[in-house]
Amino acid sequence: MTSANTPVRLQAVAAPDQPEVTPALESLYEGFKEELLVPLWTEIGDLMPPYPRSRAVAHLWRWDRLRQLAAQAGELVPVGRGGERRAIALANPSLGGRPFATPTLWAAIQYLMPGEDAPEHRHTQHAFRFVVEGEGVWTVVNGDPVPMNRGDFLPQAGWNWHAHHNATREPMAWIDGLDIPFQYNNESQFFEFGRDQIGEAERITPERSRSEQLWAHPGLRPVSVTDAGAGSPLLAYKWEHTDRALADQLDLDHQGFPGVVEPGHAAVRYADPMTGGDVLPTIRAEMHRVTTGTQTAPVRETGSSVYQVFDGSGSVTVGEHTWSVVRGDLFVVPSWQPFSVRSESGATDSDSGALDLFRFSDAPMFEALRLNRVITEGLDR
Ligand code: 1HN
Repeated sequence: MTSANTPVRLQAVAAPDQPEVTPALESLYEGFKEELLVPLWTEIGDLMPPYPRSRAVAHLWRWDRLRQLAAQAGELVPVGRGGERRAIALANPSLGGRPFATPTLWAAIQYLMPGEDAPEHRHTQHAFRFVVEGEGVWTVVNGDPVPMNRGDFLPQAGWNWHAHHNATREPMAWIDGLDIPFQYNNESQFFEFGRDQIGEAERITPERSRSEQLWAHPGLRPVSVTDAGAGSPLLAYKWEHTDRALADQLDLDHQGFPGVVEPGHAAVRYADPMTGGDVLPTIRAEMHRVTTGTQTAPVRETGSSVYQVFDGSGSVTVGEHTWSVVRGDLFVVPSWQPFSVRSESGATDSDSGALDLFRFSDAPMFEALRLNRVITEGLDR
């Protein structure tokens, strides 16, 4: 690539059948440069690669260290209007130091101290929270207090008011996923401050939110609602449901009936109860359970994912990297890099006796644009 202040170097033109370098050709390239023009034939290899070459790289962040740093931030840095959230984002090492886990996805650890409030606001970015440990925080969405506990998944579609409160005597950490890099690059973001304080009526800790009373009944939707808006109207997917769905898939697998992704590998997708589609317009979320000793087949997909180990231990392979992982660890799978998992969980390090992996990805965008491709390599394990 030629930048504005480097001299034109014609010998760098890699396209075949290029003419001999003459003063006339040099002057042509000088003209291009002066007028801020770039000929396709010098760039095509980068612009149109034969298969996706992600700008992001595979990377692993250890939960122990993230939680330690988030706890330090809890002691040193207040949360309030302006900064809005004590959220500390994963910065992919090849995305220029920006708080971008992948070219489309933001992932952060958020930390709230006992009694603390994160103020109300709304934004066009679609978001979710996932809780790997702790309890006692609730998030207030459009005035509906939604409790957050270990294993719960809470989608937060864009432009809904939301605030968080920690009602306990313990700090609490969770992860946030948003489509910030996508909206940042596509210049579609709006943001508004809400009330500085949530109302007293919203400071109760209900066992279930109003949204769950309306929407959290399998296969049943309220007749009264005909348009629930963009994104799932169900604001919390409780762990007990996810856990049972995975256990039931594996039970069927044991009995020899179909239902799992592959032997020893159960998975569910969080779905919008109104549409059956993804929970958010831009983000897909799933939970995978891989039984001890199972090695999954390597999969390559367009689009990027972020995983968090919810429970158990094992090793994950992303492209050239293989890492041993334990509860809470987060890692990125860039576009088109082969990904596979081996569960090494023992009964002592996991409630289910398996490796449970939470995953979120930008798949809905790729599917909407028909850019989704997936291949599974060598199904013999
Ligand atoms: C946000 O509103 C939350 O509501 C978390 O918890 C992370 C990152 C950037 C911008 C807004 C939240 C965020 C965020």
